Amino acid sequence: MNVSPVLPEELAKITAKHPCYSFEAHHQFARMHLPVAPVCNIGCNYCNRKYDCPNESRPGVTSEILTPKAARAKYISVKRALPNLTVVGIAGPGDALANWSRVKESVALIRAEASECMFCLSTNGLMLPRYGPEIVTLGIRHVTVTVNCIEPVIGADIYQHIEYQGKRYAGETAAEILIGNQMAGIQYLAENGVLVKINIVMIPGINASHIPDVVKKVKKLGAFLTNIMPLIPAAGSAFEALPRTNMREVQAMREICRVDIAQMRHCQQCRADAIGLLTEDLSCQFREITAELQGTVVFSRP
Ligand code: CLF
Ligand code: SF4
Repeated sequence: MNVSPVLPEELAKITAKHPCYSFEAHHQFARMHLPVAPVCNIGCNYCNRKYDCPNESRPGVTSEILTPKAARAKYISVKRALPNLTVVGIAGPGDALANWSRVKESVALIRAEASECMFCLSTNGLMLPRYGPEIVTLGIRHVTVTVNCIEPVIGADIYQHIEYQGKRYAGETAAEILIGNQMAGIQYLAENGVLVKINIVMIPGINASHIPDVVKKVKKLGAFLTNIMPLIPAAGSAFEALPRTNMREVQAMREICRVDIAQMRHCQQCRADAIGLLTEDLSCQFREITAELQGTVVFSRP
């Protein structure tokens, strides 16, 4: 059964070169992540902030942090070495929208060099109602939102707190605000021509049986694709003692959900500074470039 909507021609054409949104593209086209977003505005129980955002990245690997100018310089070097590079993604190590001015500046600087470059953001969605219009205006057509639940009572077991409009919230109140903003943001982006991918971290005993409801809801709001991912417990996180989700259970959940929405099955839970084909991370090879840019590059981690 084909549950994918027919895309406008230009969007279909660029998406065919996006290695995460298109299974076929992932053997051919490369992406690079720019680690320009060190800060996060929520606390997920599976996260240890010494590491990258596990909503999009494998926990346990730290990245360098780039300034927007250094990000531009690195993009130029990587594009020269990898002509098949089609996508620049911002996936942490914190949240893209909690570092919006740096993200926006990086996008503008790279756009000025390479107008054909496709940009992709990954976010927890808290700030989508605030920045959604700017994302659309900037012409970003691919955004990933991590949505682990649509019930605040479940969210209270997944999120410790959020920082929102200068206040800190916890428990069900925090989850309710976060979920409300995620839902509004997904709908807004989808209605304005953005292809929204939803990442869902499958946590047995906490949100696993609830995932089909999440999928149905985000589909209704206009999401394009869901990526159900296993929990990889990060050392030092509140969930560190939980077992890693069995991939057979993840596959079974994808089978249940594929009747509602297309399923991503080739996610590599990449690093926030990953470079290359999804299956062949070349980020180490390009660390020297970052080293050369030292001095202008490194922010201290929050
Ligand atoms: Fe990066 Fe994410 Fe964009 Fe892809 S990764 S911001 S959508 S360009 Fe891709 Fe990596 Fe999985 Fe992410 S394989 S972790 S889904
Ligand atoms: Fe960690 Fe990402 Fe959650 Fe922020 S959104 S707390 S970086 S997992």
